[in-house]
Amino acid sequence: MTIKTVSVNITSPGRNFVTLKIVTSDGLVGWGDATLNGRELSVASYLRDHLASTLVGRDEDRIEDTWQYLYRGAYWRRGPVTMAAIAAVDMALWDIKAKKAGVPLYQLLGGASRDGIRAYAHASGTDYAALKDAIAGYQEAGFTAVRVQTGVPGLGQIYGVSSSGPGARYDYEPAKRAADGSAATAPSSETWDTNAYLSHMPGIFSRIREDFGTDLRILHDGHHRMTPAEAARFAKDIEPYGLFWLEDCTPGEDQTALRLVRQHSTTPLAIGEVFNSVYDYQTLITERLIDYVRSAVTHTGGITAMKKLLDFAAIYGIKSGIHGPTDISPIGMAAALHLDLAIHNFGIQEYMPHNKQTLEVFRTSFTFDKGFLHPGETPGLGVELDEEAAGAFDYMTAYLPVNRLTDGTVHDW
Ligand code: GCO
Ligand code: MG
Repeated sequence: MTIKTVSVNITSPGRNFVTLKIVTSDGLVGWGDATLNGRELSVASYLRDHLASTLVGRDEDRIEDTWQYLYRGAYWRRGPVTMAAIAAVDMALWDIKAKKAGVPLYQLLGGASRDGIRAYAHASGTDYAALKDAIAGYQEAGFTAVRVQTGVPGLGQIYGVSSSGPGARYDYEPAKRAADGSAATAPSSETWDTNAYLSHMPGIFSRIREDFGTDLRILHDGHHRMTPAEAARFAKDIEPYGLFWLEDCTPGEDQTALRLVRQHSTTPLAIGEVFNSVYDYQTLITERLIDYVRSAVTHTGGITAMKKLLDFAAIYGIKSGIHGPTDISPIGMAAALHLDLAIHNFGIQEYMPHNKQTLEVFRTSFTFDKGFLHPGETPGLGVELDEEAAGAFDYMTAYLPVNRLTDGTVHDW
């Protein structure tokens, strides 16, 4: 059997998704997620204009060889666009291989290492009362772990906080269309003040511990906005509240920044959602500067590359915390779940459920029950794109925001 056709689907059931479809000469279909939030069309073009014709006629069973062919063969390596395109091909080929074997993908990755995958939810609120409501809602829904983000007095809309008010749960989305729902022409702007944030946040964690006790796993995302010294101070200040992790406390690309944070605090650190290669982690892993690897399967070269990255991390006692916001499609999410179930060094899985329209377009077989996810027993990845349903939702430009300090200087967001 060989690869017969390679095509790209772009759909927007509330948000944009790019999906790769590979069909073999025997009619087997494999799906891959190629969604890169706010830059979707660049990956679609990479796949359509540069990869599709090179894949036709190749043996679909040769997954490692195809990965190396695309990575080394392009000469230009790494970067989110290239690695998301390679990831989509890789996922589709694993999907086909597992369908051919008649087993869910996790069986080909070594079989299940656990019964369920502990998931964390996104709780947010513009003030503590709204945040408390959101946390309680997630606990009721069965979650044992929540990421908490809240507004900072004096600042308006900031990263990670739903603007829909109390009770808002599943609707946080950083990529914005225009206010009337049409295509965006430019990113929106947010305002940031690290000093206000550093003064406000420790008190929030203290109140969460008072209200919810010590069993709840609490996570928090700094979204790259602190300097190494600020992050070290913050990680030390919040130590008494025993966070599960502090994510992206400093800008991701500066690996050695985490040395200072590590020297001052035992707060566990997670980083990597903007990384796309094992080399982005080389210093972080070998110097044990992190506790959790945050890469998305979709942005880091797919299942083949993620398995190697997580095995490398395992040698240093570092665990997984695979990226799973709504900008990862259900196909990318399923790829994460099969890995989560199979690897030994699983840590936790981010889970932001997709909206109803998205789940009508992508037919999933993964499940969530009492705080734990499972990829299901359907052969392959267990997700199929309904192309007819997808056709009802045209691509709509949406941009991630730009962040500025109170004096107008552009800052990390
Ligand atoms: C997370 C992330 C996301 C990103 C988003 C950008 O921890 O889930 O920080 O919310 O901001 O994936 O597209
Ligand atoms: Mg994050």
